[in-house]
Amino acid sequence: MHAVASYEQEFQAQVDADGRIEPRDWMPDGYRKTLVRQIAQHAPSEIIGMQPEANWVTRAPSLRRKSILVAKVQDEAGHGLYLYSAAETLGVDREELLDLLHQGKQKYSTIFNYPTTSWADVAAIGWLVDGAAIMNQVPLTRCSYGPYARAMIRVCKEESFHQRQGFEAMSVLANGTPAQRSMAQDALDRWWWPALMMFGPSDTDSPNSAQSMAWGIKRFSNDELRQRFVDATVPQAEHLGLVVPDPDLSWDGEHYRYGAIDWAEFFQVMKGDGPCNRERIANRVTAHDEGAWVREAAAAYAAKHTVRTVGAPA
Ligand code: BYC
Repeated sequence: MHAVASYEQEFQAQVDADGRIEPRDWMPDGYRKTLVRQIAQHAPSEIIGMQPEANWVTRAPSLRRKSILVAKVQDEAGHGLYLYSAAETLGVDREELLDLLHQGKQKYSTIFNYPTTSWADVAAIGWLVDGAAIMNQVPLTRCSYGPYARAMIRVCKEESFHQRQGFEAMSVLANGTPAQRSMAQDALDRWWWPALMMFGPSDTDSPNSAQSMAWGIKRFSNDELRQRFVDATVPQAEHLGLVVPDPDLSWDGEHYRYGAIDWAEFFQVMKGDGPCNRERIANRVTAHDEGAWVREAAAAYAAKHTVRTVGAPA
């Protein structure tokens, strides 16, 4: 029989060799807990993330924009499904995770607690928020936990379409009338700093990063990914003729150095006290309650189907 120490060695060797850990493999308790913690934060980010953009579905400026937006918002629901399924492979109950969310006890990405006050915000979310998500999630396709890594492959393909449609919509506004241009700039002004906060606290204040990187869950630190995002996005803003709202932004020959992030704001929003936290949770609870009949119908169908299968002649 294996001693725990030898299981642990085999586990770490598998991780170090860039192999995948699968649901039935032995894994340290801490590894399982860390994955549950991260995926339990990621899954509701996707479904709460539907709300800011869904706010504009009825007011999209054209049928083309509306079809794109509806498809995008639906994609985010799908991402939530993949992630809740990945969490279930770790032995967590989906209902329990949703209960925590509805009670305001589950963290989800701070970015979705900011309001979408103009159509340009929808463009800015695609460009910046999906852009930041891609930067964060492409390395997660190589996460050591198989089900999470595989979910991320499909998510990233869809996020790539989301980012491009956002940049294209932003480009139309930035090259449009003076009023459209100023809407685009205003959206960039309001979404830039919250987008940088998506990557999480700076490395010196990130309690989970070191262990998550040793376990191959995270491949890069929060600050490394944030820097990559800034380096990729500043030239895009320049191409659009828009100004990044950071007076301290400068090029040092290798990277764009950015100014101080308002971490007090980040922690306030993370703790549930951002501009839209309460509204987002209230909407989610209403949607969940109104969807009860769908869950009941699905469960009844599944039960009937099971009885038929069991009772079918051999
Ligand atoms: N917001 O030690 P750290 C999308 C928490 S949706 C809130 O660095 P870790 C989209 C963190 O959970 C996809 N909380 O943690 C949808 C931890 O709390 P606990 C969005 C944050 O886990 C619709 C504490 O701070 N992306 O793309 O090593 C429309 C300490 O942090 C945040 C994801 O969900 C935050 N921003 O690293 C458009 C990414 N940052 O658990 C687009 C998945 C940190 O200790 N998650 N916290 O109480 C991750 O990659 C990692 O969890 C993080 C944090 C990089 C965010």
